[in-house]
Amino acid sequence: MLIVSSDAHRAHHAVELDTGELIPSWEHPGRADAVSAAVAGADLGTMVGPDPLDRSLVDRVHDPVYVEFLETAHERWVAEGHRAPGAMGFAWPARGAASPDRRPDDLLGQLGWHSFAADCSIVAGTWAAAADAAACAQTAADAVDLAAGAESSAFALCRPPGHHAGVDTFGGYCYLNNAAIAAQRLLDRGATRVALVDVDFHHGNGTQELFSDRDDVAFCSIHGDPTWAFPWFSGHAGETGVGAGEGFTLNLPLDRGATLEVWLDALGGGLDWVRGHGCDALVVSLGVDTFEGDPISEFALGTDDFPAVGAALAGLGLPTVLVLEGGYATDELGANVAGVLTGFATTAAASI
Ligand code: SP5
Ligand code: ZN
Repeated sequence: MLIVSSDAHRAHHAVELDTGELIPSWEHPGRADAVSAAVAGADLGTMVGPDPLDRSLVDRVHDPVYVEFLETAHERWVAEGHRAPGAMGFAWPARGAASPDRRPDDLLGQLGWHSFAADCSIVAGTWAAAADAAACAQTAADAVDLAAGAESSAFALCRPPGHHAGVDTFGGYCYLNNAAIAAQRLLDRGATRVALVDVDFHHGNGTQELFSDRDDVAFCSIHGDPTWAFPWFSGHAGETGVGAGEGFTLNLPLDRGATLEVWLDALGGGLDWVRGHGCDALVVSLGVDTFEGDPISEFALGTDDFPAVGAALAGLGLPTVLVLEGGYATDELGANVAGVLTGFATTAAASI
């Protein structure tokens, strides 16, 4: 398994509004360093840096106006003389707004227009980190052999994560949707339909938005039920896709405290659904905030459980790009991610 990572993430440490308090984000540089050390120690494969980012790929996944906004927002923030380190939204076009579709001209208005949550801000190093994370996903997608099975796989060690980022919105610690960029790259390389399975504790609302009206990506997410879990406004079972994409979205919301048994049962159903959709490649949004010790999430998987997650995913037998998403229990994060990857690689090798 090729491992793709970058050091650019270190200059990105945002602030977040957590229950009314502005704190250094739970999504911090130590996360990627912990994953990198554990993956290197697990001897999973060669570690490389990303190829240069294909901006046209990013501009086809996201609105180019949004991409340019991300690239320039911090410079504009500084030029306007704001002293706070992070630029963040504080007014949003919510239900009832008279002109919800009219993009404001100034930065403070655009920060709300282009975001959906105040757990996420733009600091000096954000764009460089987000662009390199996207490049890691692109590079991983280029590395897999579309004529092979699960023995051809790559891991994109992305930071910041991506699955909450939508067509033109950041939030949930995400700016560019790395998994969606990997999926689009696989389609561009000749895949006819890509399965995108999101195992992060949180619903992949950005990924769903990006692909909900398309039939070339089958999106399945297992997550905390939005009646009580972030991002609250998407991820219900009744959301199944729209138009040509109807039937190509599957949401599997679970109750608080889901154990491996409950969680794997849901994943098994999701993977059976994927098997019925004729996919020739797999992208995994790999969050391990399903861990029992995660400080901001409410499932109950143990460190010893994660290899079974990887093994189940490898059971699809598809060339696979695994993309890092969430996981905030930093002490166990490396072992949990390496556990998934090891379980995946072991099962994939046994099936050749
Ligand atoms: C990629 C990813 O996993 N993003 C998750 C973003 C969640 N941010 C909001 C978390 C709100 C929960 N607050 C927990 C309070 C603990 N003091
Ligand atoms: Zn998450």
